[in-house]
Amino acid sequence: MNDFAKYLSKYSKEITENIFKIFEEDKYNNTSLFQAIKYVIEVGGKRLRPILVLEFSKIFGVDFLYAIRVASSIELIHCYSLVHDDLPAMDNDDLRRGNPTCHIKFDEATAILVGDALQSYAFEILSDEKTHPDPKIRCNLVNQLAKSSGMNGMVGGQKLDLEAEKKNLNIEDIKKLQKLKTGELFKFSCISPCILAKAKNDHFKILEKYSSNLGLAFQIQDDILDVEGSTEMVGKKINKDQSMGKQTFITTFGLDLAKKKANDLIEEAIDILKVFGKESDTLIKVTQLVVSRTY
Ligand code: GRG
Repeated sequence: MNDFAKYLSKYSKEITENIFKIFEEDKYNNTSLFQAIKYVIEVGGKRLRPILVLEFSKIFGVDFLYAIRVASSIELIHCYSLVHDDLPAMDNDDLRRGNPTCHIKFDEATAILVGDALQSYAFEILSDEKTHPDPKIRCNLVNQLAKSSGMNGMVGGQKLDLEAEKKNLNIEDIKKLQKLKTGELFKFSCISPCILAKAKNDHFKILEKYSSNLGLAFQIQDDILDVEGSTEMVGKKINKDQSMGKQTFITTFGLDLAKKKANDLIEEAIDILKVFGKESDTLIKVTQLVVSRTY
């Protein structure tokens, strides 16, 4: 592991500890449902979305105590989406993050409820005074997360994805689907620090563009790993897109051009970050990681 990978692994462990601190404060700790939630959070993940919230919050001078709650809320939404995506009615996966999926470890009903509870808890965190004393800011955060995760965001994208198996999608359809399914949670991760800091409109626009590039490049890399990776490497079943006849960036462009497109998007995203000077050094490395990651 290189120094930056070690740094990220420490960072993601700190985020996990902080998520559990919030659970403890709210005294959610001794039900069988909580045991299943704990399992889902403990198996880890890159914690990329919370890292984006925390790093942009540093740039905008947001208090860590506020930022970590927003960072936790987006990770909980992401975890809920993975638990539901793995269910037999959706992607039907047995393995996630190198471990049995929630419905395999527990059962389907528990996995549905884990997802439901994680989703509500994310909004409970955001609407709590501890997230920010200004109710307008809290309301904006709730509103933005609802939009990003709901029917015109991630859930809408997931529906398009489920329908994609039976359809012939063109590149614009694929981009739209991925923008909703994957891009919207990245958008929330990047603009929520602007909401917390009451940043000017220009900053919102810059970060929306950055997150759009990041989300697309992230998805292309996901498609690449589905073709080039191994189950041991990525911690989940691979070659799924092809076996389900899904159209992806790779079926459209071919592997080499897809890689080039992902790299171009990342270079452009890094250029956008330069406006923040030295303070964006960690973010630049995180951005590069999106296309160099092997899991
Ligand atoms: C069920 C409403 C609902 C939505 C599901 C997230 C999602 C939408 C589907 C997962 C399928 C998938 C492979 C999406 C591609 C992008 C993605 C979200 C990958 C997983 O995110 P990572 O790599 O995961 O950040 P870790 O485990 O590191 O947190």
